[in-house]
Amino acid sequence: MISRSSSEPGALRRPPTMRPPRRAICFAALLLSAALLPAACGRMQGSAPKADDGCSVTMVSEPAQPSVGPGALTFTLRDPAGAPVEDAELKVIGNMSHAGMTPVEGVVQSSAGGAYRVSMNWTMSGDWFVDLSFRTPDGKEVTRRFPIRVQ
Ligand SMILES: [Cu+2]
Repeated sequence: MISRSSSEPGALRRPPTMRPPRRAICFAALLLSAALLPAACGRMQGSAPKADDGCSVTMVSEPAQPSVGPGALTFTLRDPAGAPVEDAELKVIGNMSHAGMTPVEGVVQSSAGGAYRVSMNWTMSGDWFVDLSFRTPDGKEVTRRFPIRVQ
């Protein structure tokens, strides 16, 4: 036989009492990573159903799970044919689902290729609605509402 026995002298240097805590730490780390996994992997992207304007609008949050404080949202606007719409005027307002909050206005930072990046200052954790309104260069108004949860 070639298998080595763990009872072989010198094979087990670590005292047996050291093992359970180490295993417990590993288990805790495993649990923690499992708990963090959905937040880390989940891209919080919403795609609003097409309205009668025929355009498609998506929203991506940065970070994926926003928390209280500064954050950013990127919206894309595509026309009914699927082409990106550039140079639209964009207005973004964040509201919470409960009454009595001051709305938060987004500030458009940049736009390129039909993607509009907007900075937000999330003032409270909880459920928000982001209302946006595009005015396209040809005068069309495109409005959408996206829900988003702030931690
Ligand atoms: Cu609130």
